[in-house]
Amino acid sequence: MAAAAVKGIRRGSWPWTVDNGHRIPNIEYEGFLIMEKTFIMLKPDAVQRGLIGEIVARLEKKGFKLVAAKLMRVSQDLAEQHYQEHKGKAFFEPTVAYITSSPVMAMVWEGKNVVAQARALMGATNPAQADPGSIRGGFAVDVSRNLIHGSDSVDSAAREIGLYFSLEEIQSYAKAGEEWLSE
Ligand code: IDP
Ligand code: MG
Repeated sequence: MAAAAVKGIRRGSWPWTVDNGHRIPNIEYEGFLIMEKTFIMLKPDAVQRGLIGEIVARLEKKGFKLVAAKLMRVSQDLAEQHYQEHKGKAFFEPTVAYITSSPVMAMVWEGKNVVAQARALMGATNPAQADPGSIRGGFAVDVSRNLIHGSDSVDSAAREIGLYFSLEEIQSYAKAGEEWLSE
């Protein structure tokens, strides 16, 4: 994927910037390799139900790299910005109330096609319809308590990473074994 093909993102001096002014290392220039990043949030029910380890283990075992993480309380303002695309829908306010009700684990994960592949690991939005082998399908029963958020596109990932993390909080490192993940 050519850098120029990533909508909304232009290359300045490192770090790359998003056109709306957020400074986000969503993609990184490593020679000719551009490694994708996604924003993953373990919602309050995942933290309360003791599922942090289980879910993080799945992302680790898949082969993705954790590059940022923090346990935090989401403010009303941040939750409204996060879910702005759903403003006006019936579930908007309940979802904001849910996300702000108790701590969440916010993370950035990196890897090949990590945006789409993390969504596949998560399963469908409604756990009742999610593949039983997925995170939502395996550990949740209702759409209003579906455990995990994952960016739905590279553009969303850039926006969401910028909402939750500063550049200094995102690590860049070589990880043991990553040379065995692809040719
Ligand atoms: P996604 O999280 O799979 O991307 P979206 O459609 O973007 O799903 O919805 C965002 C979040 O809003 C969901 O993960 C869920 O927490 C909540 N949500 C979506 N639809 C409903 C609903 O019909 N009832 C209650 N909550 C919902
Ligand atoms: Mg969504």
